[in-house]
Amino acid sequence: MNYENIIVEVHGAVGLIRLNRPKALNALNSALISELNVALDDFEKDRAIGALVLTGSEKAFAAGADIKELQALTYMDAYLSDTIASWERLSFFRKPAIAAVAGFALGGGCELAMMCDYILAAENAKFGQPEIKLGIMPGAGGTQRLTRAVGKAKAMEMCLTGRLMDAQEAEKAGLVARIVPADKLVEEAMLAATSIADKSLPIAMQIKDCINSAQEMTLTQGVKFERRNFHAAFATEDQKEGMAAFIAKRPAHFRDR
Ligand code: DAK
Repeated sequence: MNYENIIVEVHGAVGLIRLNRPKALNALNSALISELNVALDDFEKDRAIGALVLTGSEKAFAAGADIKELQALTYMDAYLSDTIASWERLSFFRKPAIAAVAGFALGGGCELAMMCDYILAAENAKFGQPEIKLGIMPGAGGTQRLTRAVGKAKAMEMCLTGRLMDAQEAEKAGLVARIVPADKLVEEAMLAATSIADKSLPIAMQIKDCINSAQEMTLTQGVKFERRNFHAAFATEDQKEGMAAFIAKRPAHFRDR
């Protein structure tokens, strides 16, 4: 497919998607979301891909949904087409996904970053849910994922006032895993993704599933779910290889089986 709003690259076993509407600070219009979803479908199907990095530009990961496109939306358009469904695709991408965020991650941009498994932030990253300033509210998980990430007080403050959070505050609050120098952001994210992709994909997928389930289940249910997945790890060839390699003092060669 010829992409116009994203740039798609493959580096070894890592898929890299760059949001690419520089004139609009990567504002997320429906064409971009459709292209993103096609790229996600392709990477999910591709057995050679073990992890994903999603990034934007140095100035903006994404400054939100495209306000110029949203302006004319009516309640009936939104309700009947259920546009939210296409936005959510990333949240059920099955392989590990890292958001590498520099600059603005606002509104839908912040929501997209939060749909990834974790966020690496450049020193200049700024996160926010400023929809209230436009007379709307977050519509792609902002009130839910942000609250789970940073707690009620900060989520309320950000969504009700539209205040932005810088990288330091976001790291302290638990929204981002790590801050890296801006000029090393994509490199660091690719290194992390490569390290994940070098390991066993089915095991990485199980870990992702279990951690995401921690948001949805009680502790008892979650621990039970983890235990079942732990048992299942012993049905893989990768468990045999990983443990044999440790004992033989050699690097493991996982085959994703
Ligand atoms: N949409 C469209 N264009 C945008 C944009 C956006 N969100 N953000 C920036 N741009 C455009 C600007 O209009 C400007 O274009 P030109 O005027 O040059 O043609 C260009 O990008 C550069 O922007 P600025 O000149 O404003 O740049 P500054 O550095 O001065 O300011 C800024 C950067 C990020 C602080 C500012 O641009 C800004 O406040 N942008 C809007 C941020 C925002 O309110 N974001 C939330 C949008 S609402 C949905 C799911 C989710 C959502 C909606 C629906 N469904 C499933 C249906 C989510 C909604 C949102 O995200």
